Parts: sequence; C-alpha cells; structure tokens
Amino acid sequence: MALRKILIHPDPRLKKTTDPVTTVNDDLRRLADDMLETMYDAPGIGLAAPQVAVMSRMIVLDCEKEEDATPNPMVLINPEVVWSSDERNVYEEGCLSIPEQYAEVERPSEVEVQWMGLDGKTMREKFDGLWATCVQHEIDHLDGKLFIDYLKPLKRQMITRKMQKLKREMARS
Ligand code: K1U
Ligand code: ZN
Repeated sequence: MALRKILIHPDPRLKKTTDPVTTVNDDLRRLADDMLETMYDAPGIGLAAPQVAVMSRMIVLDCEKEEDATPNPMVLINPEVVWSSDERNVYEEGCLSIPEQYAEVERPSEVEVQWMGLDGKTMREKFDGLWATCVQHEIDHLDGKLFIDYLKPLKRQMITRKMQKLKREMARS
C-alpha cells in the first residue's frame, strides 16, 4: 500500500467527468488500498479516484468518525444514486482537495446507491446521516463537481483565490 498525492483545487482534473470502470484487476485493487490508506492518513471520511489523479469511477468511504469506533471501509465502483429522499439535510462540508475550507451544503438526507464491489458483484444500499452526505460528495467528484459549486459565486471565488495562494506557497517550499 502507498500514500497517493491529493490534488488541490484548482486543477483541471477535478473538473472532469470520469470514465466507468470496466474490469476489476490488480491495478484497481491496489488503487482501492492506496485510496483507503490516503484517506485515513489525511485524515478524511471519503476520497474519490480523481482526487488522486485517476480518472475512473471509484470512491472509498469510512464515516465512522469516533476514535474507538470499528472501522467500516467501503469501496464503491461505478456508484450511482438510484433514489433520493425529498427530505433534505444541511451539513458543513470539507474537502481534502480544498484544505481547511468548510461551508454548509444542502443535499437529500437519504439516498439509495447502486455500485459494483471489488468482487464484481452489484450492491445496493440506503445511506443516511453523514454517510449520505459523504457518498453524494464523493459521487459529485466523479462528475467533476466540488462542494464549492453549490455556493454563491462570490464565496466560491474567495475560496478559489485562497487555494491559488496556498498552491503558490506550496510550490515555493
Ligand atoms: O472528498 C473528500 O475530499 C473527503 C471529505 C469528505 C467529506 C467531508 C465532509 C462532508 C462530506 C464529505 C473529507 O473527508 S474532509 C475531512 C473531514 O471531513 C473529516 C476528517 C477527519 C475526521 C472527520 C471528518
Ligand atoms: Zn471532496
């Protein structure tokens, strides 16, 4: 397993739609392991393949945040929201590609998601609470959408400028 570098916004790869996965092979299994390790190391509760510069439809999640909770890592290949609740929920979201910036985003409070597992089997499950927020945030990444795209243009611009400054500073050191 290896840590992968997380892309920081703005980056054209974070704005692109990703390609469906057609075969589960050793490279994909290695990518899933690396993404989970990178997510836990960050630390984060989710990660999407384009955030580590791989333009494929795969995400990882583990929203068990409490320190003494049993880990519950999930790997979702070609995930699709097949049902969303009318009820909506507001959560202050963050993103590992937009470090230290948080903003309230409103999304359906429950979603049903279908995906393929690493064993090639089709899975379908309902997500609620933080899991629902996180799985929608990660699926958005696969469609080139960031949580700041839900914000008013001025706030989005302010965050983007902060990230441009951060990237300039990171490049200097
Ligand atoms: O996609 C990502 O960049 C990961 C992101 C997922 C996410 C967070 C909040 C709402 C929706 C989706 C993160 O994990 S940001 C870090 C974070 O929220 C966190 C880190 C450590 C403990 C608990 C939360
Ligand atoms: Zn994110």
